[in-house]
Amino acid sequence: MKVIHNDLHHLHAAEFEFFRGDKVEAFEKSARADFVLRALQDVKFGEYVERESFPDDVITRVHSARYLNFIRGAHAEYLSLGGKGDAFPSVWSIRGMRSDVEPKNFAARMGLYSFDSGTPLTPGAYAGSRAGADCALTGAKLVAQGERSAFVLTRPPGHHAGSDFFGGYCFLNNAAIAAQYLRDYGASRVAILDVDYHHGNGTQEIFYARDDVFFASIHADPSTDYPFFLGYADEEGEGAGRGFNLNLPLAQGASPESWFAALEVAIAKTRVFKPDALVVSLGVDTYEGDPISHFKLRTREDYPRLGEMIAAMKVPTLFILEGGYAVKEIGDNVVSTLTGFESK
Ligand code: OKP
Ligand code: ZN
Repeated sequence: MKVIHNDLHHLHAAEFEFFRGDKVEAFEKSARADFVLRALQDVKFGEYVERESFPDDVITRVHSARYLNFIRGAHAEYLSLGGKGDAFPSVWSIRGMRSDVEPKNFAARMGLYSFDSGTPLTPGAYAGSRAGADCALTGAKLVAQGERSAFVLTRPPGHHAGSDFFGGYCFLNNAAIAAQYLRDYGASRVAILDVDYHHGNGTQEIFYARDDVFFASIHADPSTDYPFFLGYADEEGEGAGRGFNLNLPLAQGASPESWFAALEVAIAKTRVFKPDALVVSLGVDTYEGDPISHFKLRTREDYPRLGEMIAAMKVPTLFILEGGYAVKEIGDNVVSTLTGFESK
């Protein structure tokens, strides 16, 4: 399998995040990608392909130009105002307020383009994320040119980032950018399978009204888990996109058995869609030992099976790393999935 590693991911390194009044070490840290790289190398998995640079107009197929411009310059603007360290939003446009006009004030624009205070905007957030998007595009290009599969080893993750907002540790939606590239370069129908513990609200938002990109997600019930305000089973798509969005929420503590039952449903519906290409938002925070999540998948028993079931669809597949916060085990969980895929 071709592997594209984001060599610039470490440019994004949050100093801390907030948790119940404390500043705690950020869960989404550089070591995550380093451990995945190490685990791949330990078993000599994959052939490495260098990141290619793509122009901004490929990104703005998914993200608004005004959002991209904002995050590109946001941290420098924060510093110029006397800001210190990582930047956090503090005010948002809630129901009944306006989001169509872009305010001049920096704090107001931070709020306009975000949905939580849990995503530190670091000095390198844009550079690290933009390189990650290039890695996703490099992988998408390989798949568009006929590769059976590729794996994008990147961070920060992407699936919570929407067309014009960041949040959930995400700035650029790698899976959506890759899916759109596949649509623009040959695939008539693209499916996105999101197996991260958290609902991919950004990906859902981006493709919600479209019938050419099918989005299926297995995740924790939004009534108890982040991102809370999207991801319910009755969200089926709108307009032409009705029927092309599938949410399969599960309760905290759901057994591997019930998780795989949901995966069977997602795969069956994906097959009916007959995609020309598949993008997998591969979060391994479904792992039993994940520090911020509550599913129970096991390294040796479950992740290989996930890979095998994806392979059985026989669709050219691009895996993109999303979450997974059990840093010591993240590499084994990813390798187990990918070797499961390759074994079929
Ligand atoms: C990103 B991805 C933990 C707060 C968690 C956001 C979770 C984002 C997960 N104290 N807040 O989907 O893995
Ligand atoms: Zn997650």
